Amino acid sequence: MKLYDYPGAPNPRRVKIFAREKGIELELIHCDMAKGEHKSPEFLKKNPSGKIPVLELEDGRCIAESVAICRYLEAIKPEPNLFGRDAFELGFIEAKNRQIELELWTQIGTSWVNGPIVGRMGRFEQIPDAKKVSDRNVKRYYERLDHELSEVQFVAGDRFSIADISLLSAIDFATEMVELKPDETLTHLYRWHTEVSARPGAQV
Ligand SMILES: N[C@@H](CCC(=O)N[C@@H](CS)C(=O)NCC(=O)O)C(=O)O
Repeated sequence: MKLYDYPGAPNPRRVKIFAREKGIELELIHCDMAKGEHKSPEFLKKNPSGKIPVLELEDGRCIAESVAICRYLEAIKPEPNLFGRDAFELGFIEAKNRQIELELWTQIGTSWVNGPIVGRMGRFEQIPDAKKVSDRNVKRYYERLDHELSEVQFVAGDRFSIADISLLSAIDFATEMVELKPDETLTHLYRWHTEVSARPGAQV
């Protein structure tokens, strides 16, 4: 299976971590975002949204969206389980992952698009006030996570799941590319980050 990827891109990283946790080999295909390859007519046939990652199967069929790809990988290799085993876990992990996507990733994305690196590319109109609000929302979400992680080992309770992968990729991208490193006073979030970053699967 091929995974369309670009170094440092946080969404493909989610899939790469997930695949390593599962012990699934993926052939990484460099999709040069700097050259706009993800918007080429050929790539848009694979994913009309013009975004990576995309998983391409041996027969040429494609799946877009990081979590959708991870669900496919879980279906073909159920162990170790990362989406939940019983009805409650399936729902609870989904809720945690969705909140991280909808309440944290979106805000990091707004700060990124309106931040200095994207600004220098000159491709998008910058809205500095939007970045002020999203920076604040990210910091608030970090505080909330710090509180939650004072009571549980992982994002969705006592075991590692897709929600930890989404959070790790988000925080690392925010720290390295968006100048939104969590404040060092958030000791529970740091404890979680140190533990999760040490997993072999996270080394991608
Ligand atoms: N919801 C998508 C988001 C994918 C996404 O935004 N990917 C980024 C790279 S990390 C991208 O391709 N950006 C290019 C663009 O938005 O034009 C997912 O979960 O895979």
